[in-house]
Amino acid sequence: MTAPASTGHLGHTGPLPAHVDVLVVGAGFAGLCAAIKLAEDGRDFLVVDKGADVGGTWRDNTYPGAACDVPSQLYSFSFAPNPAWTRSFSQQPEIHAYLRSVAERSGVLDRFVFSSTVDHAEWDETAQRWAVRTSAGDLTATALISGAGGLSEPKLPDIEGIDGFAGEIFHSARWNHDADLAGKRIAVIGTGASAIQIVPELQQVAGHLDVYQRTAPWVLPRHDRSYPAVERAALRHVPGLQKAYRTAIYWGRETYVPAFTVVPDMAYPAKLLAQGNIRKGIDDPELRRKVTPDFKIGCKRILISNGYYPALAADNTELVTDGIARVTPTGIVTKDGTERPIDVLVVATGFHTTDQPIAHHIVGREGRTLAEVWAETGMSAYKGTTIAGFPNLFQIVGPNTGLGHSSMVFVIESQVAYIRDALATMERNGYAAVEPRPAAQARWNDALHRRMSRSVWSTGGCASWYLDEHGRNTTLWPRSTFNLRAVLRRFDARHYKITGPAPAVGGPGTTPTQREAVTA
Ligand code: N01
Repeated sequence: MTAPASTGHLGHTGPLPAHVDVLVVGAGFAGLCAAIKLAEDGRDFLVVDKGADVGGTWRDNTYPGAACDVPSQLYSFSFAPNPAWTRSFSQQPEIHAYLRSVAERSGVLDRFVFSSTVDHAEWDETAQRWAVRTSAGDLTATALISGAGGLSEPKLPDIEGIDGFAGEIFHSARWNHDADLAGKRIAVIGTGASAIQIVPELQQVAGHLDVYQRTAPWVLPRHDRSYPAVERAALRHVPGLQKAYRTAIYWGRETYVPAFTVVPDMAYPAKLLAQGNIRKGIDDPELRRKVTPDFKIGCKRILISNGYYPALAADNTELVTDGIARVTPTGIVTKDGTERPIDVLVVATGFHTTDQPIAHHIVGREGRTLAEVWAETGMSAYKGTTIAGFPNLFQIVGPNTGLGHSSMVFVIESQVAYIRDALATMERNGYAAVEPRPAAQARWNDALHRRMSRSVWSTGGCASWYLDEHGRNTTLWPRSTFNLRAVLRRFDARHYKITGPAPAVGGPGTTPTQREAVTA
């Protein structure tokens, strides 16, 4: 288990300019895609990221076993195919290297302000622009694009005594590569997508491993394979072959959509496969019972692994299903009073998905933060991208754009196309600001949540991070991805409040005219 290599990227050097046309937050798949396309359009932009490198989630999640559960032929930019993938489901180092290589080849890295945070962005109604405070300096921006992501801020469990644990403790997304794990007594809290990748790796090095499960996940076999040299050569040299792989994977995955969104019982064959995976990996009937979920498959994210069940069945592993009562300086006490001593505690408890941290730093036209607005309404947007009251703010991977079955890169590219068209429309027509009409946003969300009510995420009998504290699914897209791409194909100005040209910079602070859009 080695630490990730450090970056050689320089990024933007020198002080920030006083103004940019577009400021992008985040240098993951979303921010990088936006940057490349903004550069193609000849726009003036900067990207700010808290990390020292591109990659976002794929930079931060360096835990042993980290890999993607969408094949990389699809989980990659359509405009930057990579014939060099070494296996069907790529591992984190390879995905991160891909993102670095795309960033380097695109020539946009000098627009990236690394190791810097966006601390405050406030809409200035008079100047019709965002006034932004970053740790690298202040600047204004005509448009703000957030690609801050939903899986960026680790969520730590609120367990009594956890702060007083005296051994090594770290979150899955902040892996401590210096921790000595060999032969140690290790506990993992959580059995989500991260944990099931970590557990087989830890089981091989730990003296003893305790896995604390609150809810058993459904786990399908992982049909992963490395590409032999001849296949890689074909992918590189046979025209259209890589595109054919991508297309086949894309449409194969779209066939899952009805089972998630309309008729959950259609997923019965997947349930049989998952039950077979349990039988294959575990002999002990009691352990089999403990790992068998009691909710419909698909309700929580479906996981894929061949190694997870065998790791749970190994002699040095215990699956603990009694709830955690508290953590002591030297171990974990479950509700039945048993204390299990440990040296290392790995917290694989997920991320702040429905209460995105970036929302606390963005202040809209009425002086309220996005977090305050969403605290009342739940996370919501128009087409997952724009938000009433927040002019010229565009969110990539915004509310209800997440997927349980396919590639988020497809969604990101669809949203970036919409944003580019919005910026081009603004430029062509001399608009200073665009903001979705509240009625349009409300109609969009009403229709979306009507559809959502039939989905397995709402009816499948589970609690998941897809749902907010009110039980509303504010994260997932409840239709096919080609449908999402279609609705994002063109910027639909008629559903927006349009504000006329901005006053000249430094000119008198006139109130801009509100040009009523064609329809509400
Ligand atoms: O986080 P999670 P994750 N006490 O929120 C448990 C993506 N991803 O980091 O189910 C005890 O899914 C919680 O239990 P429960 C992917 O989109 C992708 O694993 O709530 N347990 C659950 O088991 C994924 O969905 C990949 O009852 C507690 C776990 O912690 C998303 O990231 C790989 C607890 C959290 O699971 C997040 O995955 C990794 C507590 N207080 C991640 N609090 C791939 O592409 C939480 N839990 C493969």
